[in-house]
Amino acid sequence: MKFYDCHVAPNPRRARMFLAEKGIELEKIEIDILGGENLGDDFLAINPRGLLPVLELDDGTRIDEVMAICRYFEELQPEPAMFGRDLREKAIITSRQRKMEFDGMISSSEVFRNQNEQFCKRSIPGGGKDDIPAIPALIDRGQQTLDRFFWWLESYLEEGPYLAGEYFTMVDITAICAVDFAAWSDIHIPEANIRTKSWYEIISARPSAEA
Ligand SMILES: N[C@@H](CCC(=O)N[C@@H](CS)C(=O)NCC(=O)O)C(=O)O
Repeated sequence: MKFYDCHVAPNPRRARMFLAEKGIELEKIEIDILGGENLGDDFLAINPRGLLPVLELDDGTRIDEVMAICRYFEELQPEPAMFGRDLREKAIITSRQRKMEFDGMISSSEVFRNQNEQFCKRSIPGGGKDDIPAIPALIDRGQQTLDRFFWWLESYLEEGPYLAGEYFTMVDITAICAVDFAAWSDIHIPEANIRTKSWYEIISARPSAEA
C-alpha cells in the first residue's frame, strides 16, 4: 500500500495521526502542495481532485477522503477502536466528528484560504486545476463558526477527558488538527476555555501528534 501525503497539510495529518495510533506504517509519497505538485498532471492522474491524502491499495484501488481511509483501517485493524466500541459510542462519535469537520476543519480552511494570497484563487480546493476565487466575507463567517467549534470542544470536555468520553478517538484527532489549522490564521483557543487548553496540552504530547 502507498500513502500519498503532504507533511505540512492538516488533512493528511489527520490520517497520519490515526495510522500512528493504530501502529500502522505505510510507504509514504510526499506531494508538495505549496510547490503546486498536487496540480501537476502526474498527481492529477492519481487524484483528479488534486487533494491529499490518497491511499493506494496493493490492487491499485485509490481511496481519497480522510474518513474513508481511516474507516478502511478501522475495519482492517479494529484495535484500538477509534470510532467507538458499541452502537451508542459509534453514533456519538459520528455525530461529533461531523461537527469537528464542519465547524473546525472547514471553518479553518475558509478563513485561511479566503485571505491567503497563495490559496485565494482556489478558495475551495478539489477541482483539480480549476480556480474558485476567494470571497472575503467568508473570512468573517469562518471566524464565527470557529467560535462555535471552540464552544463544542469546551462543552464536550465537561463530560469527560476526551471529546467523545473516556478514551481517545477520531474526534480528538480531527479537533486537534483543526485547532492547529486555525492557528495558521492566528485564531486560538479562547483563554477562558480552561478544559480545552488542558486537553490540547495532553493531546499534543501524544507521539501520534508528531506523526
Ligand atoms: N475532505 C478531504 C479534504 C482534503 C483536503 O482538502 N486536502 C488539502 C490539504 S489539507 C489539499 O489537498 N489541498 C490541495 C490544495 O490546496 O491545492 C479529505 O478529508 O481528505
